[in-house]
Amino acid sequence: MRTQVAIIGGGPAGLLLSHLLHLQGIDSVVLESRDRGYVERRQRAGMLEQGTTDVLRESGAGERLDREGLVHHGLELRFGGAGHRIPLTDLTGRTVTVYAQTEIVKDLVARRLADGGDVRFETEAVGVDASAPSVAFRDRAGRTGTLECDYIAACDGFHGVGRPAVPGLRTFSREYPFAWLGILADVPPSTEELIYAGHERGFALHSLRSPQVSRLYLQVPPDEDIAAWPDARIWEELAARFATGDGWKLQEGPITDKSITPMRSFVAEPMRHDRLFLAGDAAHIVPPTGAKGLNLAVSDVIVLARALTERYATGSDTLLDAYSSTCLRRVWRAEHFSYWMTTLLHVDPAADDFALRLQRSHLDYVVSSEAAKTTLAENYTGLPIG
Ligand code: RFL
Ligand code: PHB
Repeated sequence: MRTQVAIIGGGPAGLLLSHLLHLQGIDSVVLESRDRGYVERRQRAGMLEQGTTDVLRESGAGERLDREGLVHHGLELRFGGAGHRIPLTDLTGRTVTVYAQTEIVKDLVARRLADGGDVRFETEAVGVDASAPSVAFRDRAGRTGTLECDYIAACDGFHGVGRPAVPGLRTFSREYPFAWLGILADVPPSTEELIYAGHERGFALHSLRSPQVSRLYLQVPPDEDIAAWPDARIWEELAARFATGDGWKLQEGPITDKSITPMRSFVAEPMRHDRLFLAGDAAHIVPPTGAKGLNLAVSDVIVLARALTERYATGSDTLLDAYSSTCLRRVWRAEHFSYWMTTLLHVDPAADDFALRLQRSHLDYVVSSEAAKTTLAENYTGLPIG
């Protein structure tokens, strides 16, 4: 078997890369270890930067996004019993859009298949040769095979096989002393814009998926057992952390999905070895507080698709050679922003009174200074790609 670009992983990064390459007349095969239903239902990100919605729209994969995506112009920081709006669009001229990762994946799978794309579900990459180059795989029937190619894109997430195939990799990481308990609930959101709440009991986030479905998160200990959180306790804790002095009320409804996600920062450098390129969560992880993970995966593959397009069109390696350093500049900015939002809003169990006073002072500053609000807004809505 042979293709131009072998793509490991059918998450947002792998599927979008395959789609962008197809538009440039470049062939690819996507190998995805899970089945289609699993990939399309995995609950994850929800907040898209304008650069992410722009590329989906410009590449012809944004039709449903345009109909169903919810465009936001601001967010709320809530602490000390009061809300403070950050007017993202007034400060930056840009918007963000709530449209679930599950829906992006569904749209891209449908689009690749409609265009005759080769997306192989239940086909696991088991070996990577960055020099030959080729990918060894095992299909759903247990048969093994080899996919020969010109280039390999490892879009296989944090636990994939791509990153271990890069020799001499340098890694950087932080573990946080907390995790997020996330729920989906069949109840209209109690807010139009996202609420990021800092509270002495811990962080809470009110997000949404549609006018009928709310998505909420609670800071919990890193080793928390989900069984310790029956629905009633979740609603009670959310109400306590979002409470204000002005009669605002959190609406409750049936919880349809519940999970705990550990928080981690991680970067692997470089993002390339020979003909193997790492993209998305395969190369870096951010804690979800800044809503950057999916958006970084998208910006990586935009840079990679441009570089491969130049290579096939002109024979020039210039953009491919710059791939890792181009991506890492944006990655490190997002790493810093996500770390900053996380430490600004979460309760570190080891924090002493001095640290807590500094944190409160920082929050007061962010919501009262035009310069600080603008810094938050320009990072949140997304810095330029490439
Ligand atoms: P993915 O989505 O993990 O996809 C990788 C795919 O590779 C497959 N795979 C393999 N396939 C074949 N052979 C192998 N050997 C393979 N090994 C793995 C996997 O099955 C999978 O399908 O990575 P990708 O494409 O890089 O996308 C990254 C995003 O999924 C991730 O960054 C975001 O979900 C992070 N994230 C958020 N990002 C945002 O931009 N905004 C948000 O609001 C946001 N909220 C979140 C989040 C992540 C969360 N969790 C659960 C981690 C909220 C949460 C709770
Ligand atoms: C989400 O809607 O899932 C979401 C939104 C913003 C974040 C993280 C997650 O910062």
